[in-house]
Amino acid sequence: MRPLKALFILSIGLTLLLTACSGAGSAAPAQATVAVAMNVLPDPPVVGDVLLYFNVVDAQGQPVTGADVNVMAGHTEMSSMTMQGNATDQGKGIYAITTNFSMAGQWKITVQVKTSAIDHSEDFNLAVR
Ligand SMILES: [Cu+2]
Repeated sequence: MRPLKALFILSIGLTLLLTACSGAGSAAPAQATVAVAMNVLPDPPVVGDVLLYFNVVDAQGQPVTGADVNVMAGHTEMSSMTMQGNATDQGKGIYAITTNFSMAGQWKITVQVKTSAIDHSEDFNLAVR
């Protein structure tokens, strides 16, 4: 899929920052006015650089553009291993971020989508090999 390669290049350099044990507040998500789908490159994801990209659509299935999309990744076996960063708007409701997974295992990806009208958060499980 060639467009994805372009995405990968666009978003290179935007790397999730490794933070020690960040006490992330529990954001109570508003009602689900949007739907978020997560894709990864490479798929399946492996230790090292992985592009995460999210397709965000509203209740009518229209792309949500111009949102602030914050991404958190936590290694579920290790409570102190978390990363956080902002995905960049690629247009057409697609937001991308490159992250560096330092360890294989189960990771929980939490995506928070915010606009003036939307405050939606969604979790995804990701098995990194
Ligand atoms: Cu770990």
